[in-house]
Amino acid sequence: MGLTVAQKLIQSHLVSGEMTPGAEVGLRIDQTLTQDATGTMAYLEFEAMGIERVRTELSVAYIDHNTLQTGFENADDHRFIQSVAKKRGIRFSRPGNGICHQVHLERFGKPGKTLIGSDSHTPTGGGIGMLAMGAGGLDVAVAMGGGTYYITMPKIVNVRLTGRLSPYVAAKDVILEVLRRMTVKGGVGKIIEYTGEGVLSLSVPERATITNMGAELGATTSVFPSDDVTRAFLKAQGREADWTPLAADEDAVYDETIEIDLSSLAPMAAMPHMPDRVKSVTEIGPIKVDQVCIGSCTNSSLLDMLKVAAILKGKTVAPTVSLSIAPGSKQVLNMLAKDGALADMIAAGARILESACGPCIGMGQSPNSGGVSLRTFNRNFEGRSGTADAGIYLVSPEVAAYSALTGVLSDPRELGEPLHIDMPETFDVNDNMIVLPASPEEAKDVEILYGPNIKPFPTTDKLPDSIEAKAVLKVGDDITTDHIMPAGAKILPYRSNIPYLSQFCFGVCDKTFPERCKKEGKGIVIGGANYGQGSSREHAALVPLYLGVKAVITKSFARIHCANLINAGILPLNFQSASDYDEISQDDLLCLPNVKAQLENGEDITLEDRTTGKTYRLTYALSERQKEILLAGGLLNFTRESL
Ligand code: MIC
Ligand code: SF4
Repeated sequence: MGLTVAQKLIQSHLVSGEMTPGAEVGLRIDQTLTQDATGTMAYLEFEAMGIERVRTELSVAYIDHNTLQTGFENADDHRFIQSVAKKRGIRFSRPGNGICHQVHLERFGKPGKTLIGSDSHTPTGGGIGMLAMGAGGLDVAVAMGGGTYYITMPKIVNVRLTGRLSPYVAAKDVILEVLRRMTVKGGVGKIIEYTGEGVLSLSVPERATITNMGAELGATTSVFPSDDVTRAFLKAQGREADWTPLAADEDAVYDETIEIDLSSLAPMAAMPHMPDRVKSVTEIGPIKVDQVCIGSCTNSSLLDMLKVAAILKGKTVAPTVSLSIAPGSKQVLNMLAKDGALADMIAAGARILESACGPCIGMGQSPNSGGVSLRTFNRNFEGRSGTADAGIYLVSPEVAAYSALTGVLSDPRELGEPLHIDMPETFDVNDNMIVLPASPEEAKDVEILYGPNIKPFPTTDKLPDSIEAKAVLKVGDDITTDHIMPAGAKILPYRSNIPYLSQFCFGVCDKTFPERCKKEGKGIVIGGANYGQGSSREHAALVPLYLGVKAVITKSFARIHCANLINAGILPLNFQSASDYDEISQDDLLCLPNVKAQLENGEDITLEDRTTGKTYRLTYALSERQKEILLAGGLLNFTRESL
């Protein structure tokens, strides 16, 4: 039987396990990336493992999230990461060089390779035929040390593209359409593979927009084949030698197929507060817009920016709109400057931001109260923008730029005359903002620089025989890591300071949670379906751990967050039915008697609600390895024990 692209990538990196959907497979990881908001913790963990040099083919540390420096914290963390990178054999992408996924695609990604990154949008690399996955910082640290990365063997979904996009309809509309059909839960346990003749008409940046936002489906990753389009992109980056072809076999078998006729798509928007609340721009209608933000790892390529500049050229941003633009990398910004397109943006009234995540992670540009903000980003979760009651709409660069001019949500097809923008034959290559590591000899003398903001991470104990604790919090479906551990300009600088971060835990749902949980000394969290979707931030597990959370019981979990809970030694358990979830109330006293023995024996876990007197059976989807990690009290303990 033939193989799909994803299966070929997995097979060529398989270290353990069988490629049967649902089974655990161990993969050899060729490349890793980190960013600064998760990187500080990842490198602290790497240091705790006591390994001299990374054992990957390539590891890169990017600085792109915490670039607002309103105090010493971020700058100190950057200095720490830079010193670890130098000592341990990691390339360091300096602040200003761009967003990790954009730069990685331009300068380092290679078809046929595996990549894990401590950021959920690492699947961007799938745009050039990589198996690129988001992971928790500790998993990335283990991979840097040469360790295996484990995933549940996914089902493979074939998204068959036919036709061509019409003028002013964008790659963003393709992924919004996939989100509309599959929802934010629809990709869990799956890899989304794009096939069909429509693929050929999509450039690498367009493919990368689609694989990037595939993270919002909850998918393990998304992938495109590596073809002549990929080759031309790599050639233009001066990296043709990095190209290898990669295609699905003729007789490849997919678990599911979705057909999308590109020519049938229209400009769309994801409405507040979920990336799958998708409607066409005309259906939503001309709502008044207060702010437009263009950029983020989803839509900040040169191609996107040139389109935006062409739409803005010679016009003025509507007087009631604030337009900000953050080109994705130094390469993009530089080329825009040389081309004159940057001048067109500035002349139209755009506020040019540095090449970084910026407003996407709430680092500035929070909208006005009750404001409407159109963003070319990938997430519009409640509160993420920094303004609790703002409404964020996710749109293509074309919709964003045109609406910035009209002041209302507008369909760019009204512009008529199509844009003619081609990919450049050559990109402006200058890697002077990538600092190379010291040689193994020199590295011995490199000192790692810890700032005062770096606090030790919480330690864990072995799993006790039984657990008794209150249901300290009960939440509904689709809880994101932005609910559990919010980010934004005020909080992000403390990513290496778990005690400080803990004051904000679950702030979006219940501001009293940290106090209550601390007072109890321990607790169990009750969640709905798709609990922990969104970011890869392991802080969404480490902070609850610090506050005393012992177990999280839900209808279902998102992949990366579930792995992070296990790594932190917090039990991820599942209700057998939605009615069991309904019956349990916040503040009930819960007990998991004999949890250790039941887990060891592979039995269902007994849950007693001591408040109502009822008993339930809980299930779990844990491999033997994951059970051992939980019994040991987390991955660091487990790794120490196995050494
Ligand atoms: C995000 O988009 O939510 C982030 C910020 O990039 C996160 C990582 C983080 O929380 O640091 C992600 O997507 O993993
Ligand atoms: Fe940065 Fe936003 Fe991309 Fe996350 S989604 S990596 S915050 S640009």
